[in-house]
Amino acid sequence: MKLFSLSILISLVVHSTLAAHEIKRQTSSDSDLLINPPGFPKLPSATTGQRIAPGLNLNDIQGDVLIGMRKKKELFFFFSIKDAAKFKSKLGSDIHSLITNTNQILPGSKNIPHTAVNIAFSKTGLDALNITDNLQDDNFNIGQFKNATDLGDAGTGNWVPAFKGTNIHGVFLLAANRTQFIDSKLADIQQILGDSITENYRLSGAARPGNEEGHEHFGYLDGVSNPAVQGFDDGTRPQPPAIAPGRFIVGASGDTVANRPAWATGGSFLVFRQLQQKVPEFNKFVEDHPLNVPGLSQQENTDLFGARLIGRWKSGAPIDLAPLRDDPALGADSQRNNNFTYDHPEIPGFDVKSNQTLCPYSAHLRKTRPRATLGAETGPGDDHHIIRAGIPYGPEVTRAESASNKSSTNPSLERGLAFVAYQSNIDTAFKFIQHSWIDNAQFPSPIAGITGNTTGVDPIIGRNAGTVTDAPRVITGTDPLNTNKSFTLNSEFVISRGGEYFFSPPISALSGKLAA
Ligand code: N7H
Repeated sequence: MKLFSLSILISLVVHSTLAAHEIKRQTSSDSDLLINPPGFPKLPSATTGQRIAPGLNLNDIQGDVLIGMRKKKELFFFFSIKDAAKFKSKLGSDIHSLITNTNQILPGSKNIPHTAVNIAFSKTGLDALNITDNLQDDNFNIGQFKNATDLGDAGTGNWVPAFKGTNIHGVFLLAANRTQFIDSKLADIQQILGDSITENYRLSGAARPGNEEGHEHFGYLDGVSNPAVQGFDDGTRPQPPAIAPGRFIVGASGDTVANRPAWATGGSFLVFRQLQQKVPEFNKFVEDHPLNVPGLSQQENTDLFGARLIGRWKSGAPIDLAPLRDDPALGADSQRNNNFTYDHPEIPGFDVKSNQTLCPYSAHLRKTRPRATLGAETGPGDDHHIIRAGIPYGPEVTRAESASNKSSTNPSLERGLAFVAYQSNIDTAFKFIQHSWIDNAQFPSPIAGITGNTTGVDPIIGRNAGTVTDAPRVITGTDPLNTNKSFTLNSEFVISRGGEYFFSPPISALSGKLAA
């Protein structure tokens, strides 16, 4: 195994020394709501429909659901309903028409608002509106607070107080390229709704500045591998295969959950998590663990260690295709940067069930979507897919934090990911990925028939269930020269600050069922 790994690596060193191309960032107009960094998949253009699959009504699906991690600035405004009758009446008369649909924000739309507005409701929010239909999602029905242990959180001691319990009834998502636009739209909404709601909490997110746009706070391009959706994407992305729209949109083709109310068709469940990132601590951990691959400099060996924890380089290039050095041209090429499955029939003797030389089984990317590691991805039962639509929050790392390798305890310097995932079934999508893959040290090795040492939990966001914060975590696969070698992570780099489960209704329901 060792010799085999080394020969693959040596041949790869040669290929990866090609000079990186200069990557040009596209400039965007001041009125664009969305970022478009190099490497992000192309969005389909606003359309009247020929290419759109049955059940995918882009004028009825809220704008955030299918587009992925692309907002410039975004505010999450969490609220409770205090006067249901007034709220319903304003929802139907005024709020409904402020909600942005998918077609409105796609490229080519003539109708892009300055501020996109979406709305979603928790179960207790629907209860407050006297909507008693069962949406057939048990996790949504009980709320995220009761799910904390199942999601691997170390209790709820670190949770933002507003998320403790079931008091949050809904959330407005407001996106624009300037905070002034968001503030002014929020003021309009508050004026319309008056005392029918109260604020529970708000969180502001923003794409990171300059060349870090599109990169999360650890520095890696994020959002590159959101799944292509059948009938929505233009079908030009080569791999992995496009996923049935019903995995994300209630009532669309591929939604296997029965007995949902008709008005919910076109909706999607929104999982919100505030995930704090300890960036200086992560950077220090990576710096302290350079690998030892011959032919690479110390810095390259350090960067390789970081990339093998994630599964991508900072540029977005997947290590499965660029296993030794970052390849910015690959990272910037949306036709190539997602075109891999972890299987390599072109390498003689390569076995996806035992060879993790190119990408460790423990890498965040592979833990959260193992692709061909488990076999074909589009068969029955393959419903573990989410569309990630989050945004970084909090400021850049300060000099003092960098110098001390420690995150400040000043709350205004907290940073992380305002994580948003859309799906049609929380149990088989977000919760399954978090519980059965990320936090499962046995996944994929050995339970998926994979040989070698036990994989360990996800090094970025995984926790051993039931343990206290910073309990040691052991991972394997990270050293390509000896994939059985283990690494112990004595601290956590991502801390859950809690969240809630919501349903993002189709826009028609806002003036129909929910307003009635
Ligand atoms: Fe992850 N990161 O910077 O390490 N994620 N993630 N994630 N994540 C991905 O390929 C990150 C989180 C998924 O299709 C990339 O688009 C961070 C949760 C999935 O091959 C990077 C946090 C869950 C994928 C990160 C975080 C997931 C993915 C590569 C928290 C689900 C796609 C960019 C602070 C429960 C896998 C890309 C695929 C990719 C990071 C959270 C899931 C860089 C920092 C909670 C499915």
